[in-house]
Amino acid sequence: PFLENVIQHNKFLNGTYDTTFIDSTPELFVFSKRFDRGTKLLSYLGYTTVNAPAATGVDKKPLFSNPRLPDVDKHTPYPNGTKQILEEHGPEAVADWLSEQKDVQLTDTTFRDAHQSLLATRVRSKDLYQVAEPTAKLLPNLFSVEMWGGATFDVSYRFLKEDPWERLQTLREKMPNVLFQMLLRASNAVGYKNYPDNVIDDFVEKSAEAGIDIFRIFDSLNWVEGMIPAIEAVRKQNKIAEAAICYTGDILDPKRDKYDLDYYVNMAQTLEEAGAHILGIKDMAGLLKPEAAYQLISALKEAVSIPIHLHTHDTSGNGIMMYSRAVEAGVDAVDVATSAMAGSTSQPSANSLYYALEGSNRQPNVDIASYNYLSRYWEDVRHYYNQFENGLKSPHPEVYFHEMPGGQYSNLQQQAKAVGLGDRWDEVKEMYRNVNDMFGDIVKVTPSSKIVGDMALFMVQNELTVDDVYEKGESLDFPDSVVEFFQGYIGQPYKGFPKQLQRIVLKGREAIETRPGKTLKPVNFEALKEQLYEKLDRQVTPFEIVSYALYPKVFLDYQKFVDQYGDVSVLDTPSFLYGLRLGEEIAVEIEQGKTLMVKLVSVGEAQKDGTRVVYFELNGQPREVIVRDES
Ligand code: 3PY
Ligand code: ZN
Repeated sequence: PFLENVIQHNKFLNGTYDTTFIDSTPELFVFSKRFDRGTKLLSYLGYTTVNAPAATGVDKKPLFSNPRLPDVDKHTPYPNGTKQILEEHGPEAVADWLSEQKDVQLTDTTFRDAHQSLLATRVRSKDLYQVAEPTAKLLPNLFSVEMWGGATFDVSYRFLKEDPWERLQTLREKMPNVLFQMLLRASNAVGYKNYPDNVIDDFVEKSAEAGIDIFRIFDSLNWVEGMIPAIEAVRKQNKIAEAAICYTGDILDPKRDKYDLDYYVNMAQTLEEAGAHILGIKDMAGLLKPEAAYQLISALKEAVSIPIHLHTHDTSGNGIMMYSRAVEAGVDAVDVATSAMAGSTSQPSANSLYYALEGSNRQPNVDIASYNYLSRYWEDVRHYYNQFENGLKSPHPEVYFHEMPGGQYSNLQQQAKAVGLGDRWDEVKEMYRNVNDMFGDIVKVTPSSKIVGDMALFMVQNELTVDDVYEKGESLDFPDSVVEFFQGYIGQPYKGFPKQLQRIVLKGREAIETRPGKTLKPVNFEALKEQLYEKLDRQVTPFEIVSYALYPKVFLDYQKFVDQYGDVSVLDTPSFLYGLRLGEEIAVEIEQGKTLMVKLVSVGEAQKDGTRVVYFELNGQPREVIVRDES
């Protein structure tokens, strides 16, 4: 089995291994127990066919056309891109290069934030792999591709039943010429709470090793102290530290004076001193208005010497106009998405921005025809994920009032529905704003945004007004996340906590003012490795160990799923989401050169015990599986 493992390894197949191959590739030693991959897949497909969301019994799988994939020649080499600058000259050279470009540089977020914000982060690796090489070959002039981090990490395990590390490594092989960018929530890594410093350090090291070049680091309260360990960890790997300021409030509104121009300028200078190679402006809700962008970018260009990279969400519909003003003010790079995955709660469209800047001397240098072809692919693939669309069909300028981040809007809406508040969504949005004001007008982005959302739901659900909280607060049991926030466990908000509310929420519990990572006990990775060996009865990779450190339960649940159903990432997306139609036959390539033919023959009647027999043909042989009908 060892030999089989080696000769099937991607690096081996590509000839990119060297003499460190065995040492640096511990996954070679990971052997699965004897299993029957066919049976496992049939169990998954049987279960999904019966229980898919649209299914009333059987046969509800929609028909999809094959995505239109632009043709690229496998044999033409990849054109050089920004990745080569980093590899040959290091992170400072990339920053200098970025500052020197006349045309505005583009980061394409289609592989991460666009689908996190439009489709609940559900785009599967298979759909990314197909378009990876065409993207890298047709758009070699992109500054970077944001393709990892944020919510993609845990959603991958929880819902896609995929290993996020494998996605990163595979994409890296298919896109060797553009810089890979991830979103790192500073001391919260890709999670929702602060981790010990050595976990952050190890996570950054592993991410760099697997292929990340640019780490966009932000703190959910703009607390620079909380960002420093992550900035240092990235610098240690000789990768690019893009330290980001989260934009909140409105610098044009004299009444919102907590976050004024001086606030942003000071924070930018502090981040430059802390070692940022690039300054990120993370407008996670899309609150930055066009004139404000002009003033902000102009002031920052004066205040710092590192290049400036702007991120926004097009929720209000003003994204392109805002970018165009930021470009006038000299912003170096902006985040955009392929048109079919752009707009609304996602990033503004790359293709639209290209035309918006036509005739100016800063128009992006990309091949627009290629970009438009790529957009067709996404137009088709997006249909697969219909059930995850967030329902916003038009510009939503109300965001300037409630200030919800692009990625949160649909999430909180789902949470509200789940607790029976679906028809009181307008109240929840109002309350979200009230809670922000009660909390002292805080930065709202993962995880602080989730805490504001939890509190807003709690208040609407329990029919509490703002006054009620102050008057009856002593007898109220606040959500855990709210208590932990006021304890200082996700950091310190600018200008501190509102003291009265803090007292009411904490009811005598301790609050810390130091950085949580300073006092959290370091994780013992050796001990985790042994625990995992015990639990899984196999050797684990260093990547798996850090996943387990971040998300112990999520990681183990995923392992259990794989034990039961095998690797379902090999399925095409419609079959993964809906199972099969009666009589449909699909080819599933379970590994290179090994394909299973699966045909759904019939689905039996529901039995008294709540099960059904599902009849398949596997490579022409009749097979049946018994599944629980939970539909
Ligand atoms: C994330 O943290 O996942 C975000 O996208 C925040 O905007
Ligand atoms: Zn975003």
